[in-house]
Amino acid sequence: AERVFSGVQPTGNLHLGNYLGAIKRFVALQETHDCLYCVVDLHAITVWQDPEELKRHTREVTAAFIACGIDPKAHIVFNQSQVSGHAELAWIFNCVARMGWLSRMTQFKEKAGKDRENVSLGLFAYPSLMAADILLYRATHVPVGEDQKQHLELTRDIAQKFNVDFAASIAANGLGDAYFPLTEPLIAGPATRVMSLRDGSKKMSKSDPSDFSRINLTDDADAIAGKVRKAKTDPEPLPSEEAGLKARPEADNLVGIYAALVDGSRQSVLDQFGGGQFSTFKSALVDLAVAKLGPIGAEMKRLMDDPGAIDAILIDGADRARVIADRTIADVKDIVGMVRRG
Ligand code: AQP
Repeated sequence: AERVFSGVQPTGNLHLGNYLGAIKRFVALQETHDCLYCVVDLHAITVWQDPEELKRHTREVTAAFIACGIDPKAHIVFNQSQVSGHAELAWIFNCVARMGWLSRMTQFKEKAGKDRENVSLGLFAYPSLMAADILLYRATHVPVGEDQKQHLELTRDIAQKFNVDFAASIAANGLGDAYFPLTEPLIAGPATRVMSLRDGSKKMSKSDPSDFSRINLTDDADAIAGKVRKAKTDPEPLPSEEAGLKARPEADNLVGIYAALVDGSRQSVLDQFGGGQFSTFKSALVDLAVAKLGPIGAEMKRLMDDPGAIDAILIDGADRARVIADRTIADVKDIVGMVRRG
């Protein structure tokens, strides 16, 4: 069966980019796949997290998953640290992945900046842990935003090298020709890379110091209206053809957001608004965003009032994830040559 895995870090400020690039697509995949959706707290601590905030943000991402329409009974919703196999497999992958591969990761280069001596070792090893998240469940498909493409390629490289390095042992253990699948990224739709509302050259991001750069899932109607109205644009009216959005990153971004929210294409949005003033389009975008995000934010707040119920969902999800994970860890130990209890 085709299995989907994806994760979101509990680092606060969940935004429209996380929703359109990831969570909205997680919801859609439930119809056709067995899905595991993970709150990746082990990833979050690669940079400093306040312990109380980490707990709150973990519950908040869980609430967002459910408020957006993920069904934690039909699928699996859990937090990463409750399934120890993630850390175990990540260690083995640290011994498969090469320093050179990880050194080329653009996210590490951006996040580490100039101060490489002082970032955590975990930040460097982040993509190896991500490969472990996915391959622990031998997931075949991973829905992510465009920014994760390079990490998904690394996941394939790790799977491939493991399969080749241990080919003889995989066969000797009766586990076939290749143990890990070469996972396919699912990066599609009009909003794989939602940009900052203040700067069309930067991606919308949780860590942007300006709250006006992003629409948060918990923003109320006034906040959404204010942010969209203030969003940077150029003085030209909207074009009638998609080609006219080239070299107009801010206009392209807003049209892409609108298209993603209505499950349409950029061209269908331009068919409706092309030639018109930006202000008209922005008003329509405010109404649409409020209609789509308002109920999600309200439901998140309602769910957050009962942290015990959220924790129960995570515990149940982790129990079910562990059944799959334990099987993989046992196989991998046999493949690598680790003595284990039968
Ligand atoms: N701007 C975006 N457009 C489309 N998809 C996005 N994603 C993130 N930003 C955008 C996707 O959301 C999923 C979860 O992301 P994450 O929790 O790993 O966080 P991130 O990618 O680190 O998100 P941020 O907001 O950019 O955080 P900071 O500021 O810490 O770097 C992923 O599938 C991601 O692709």
